[in-house]
Amino acid sequence: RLVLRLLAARAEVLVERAAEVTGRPVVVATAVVRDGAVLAARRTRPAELAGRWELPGGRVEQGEAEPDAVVRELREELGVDVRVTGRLGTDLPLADVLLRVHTAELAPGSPEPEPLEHGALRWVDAADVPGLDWVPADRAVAADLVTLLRSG
Ligand code: 523
Repeated sequence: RLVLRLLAARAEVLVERAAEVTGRPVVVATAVVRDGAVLAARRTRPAELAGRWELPGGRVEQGEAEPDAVVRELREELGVDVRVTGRLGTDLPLADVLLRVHTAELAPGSPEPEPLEHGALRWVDAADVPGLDWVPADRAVAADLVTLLRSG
């Protein structure tokens, strides 16, 4: 199991390097966790993703650090201040980008999240994560999300 874990960690590093080398843009997605629940947001675009739930985020800008992109995107989309706390799961290759999931918490004194660019928001606990209609890429981290939420 240790060997497997080491191999998985190595593979993750290689995927990250490949992304840097090929210059594939990174899209950050964010698991904002509070009281054992994660914040899910309902997309309104494009048509094939509309109505399905995602971890909020967006494209990292040229020269921007990923945690800064997380803070910026969540301020724009939800009106909140977050603190980035870590990473979740492995990078997920999408059509022309790489989706990387970060974890975060609301900063003390942050406003409550509002759906400024989404159709709806919802706090989802571990029991409800598997049944939610996630966009395909986010579905891939659902098991990791459940583990994260159950770990307290
Ligand atoms: N995803 C995705 N899951 C997820 C996010 C934040 C994004 O599958 N949690 C996909 C959806 C789009 C691409 O990543 O194919 C870009 O996300 P988007 O549209 O939320 O980010 P923007 O608005 O910063 O980027 P553009 O739409 O490319 O302008």
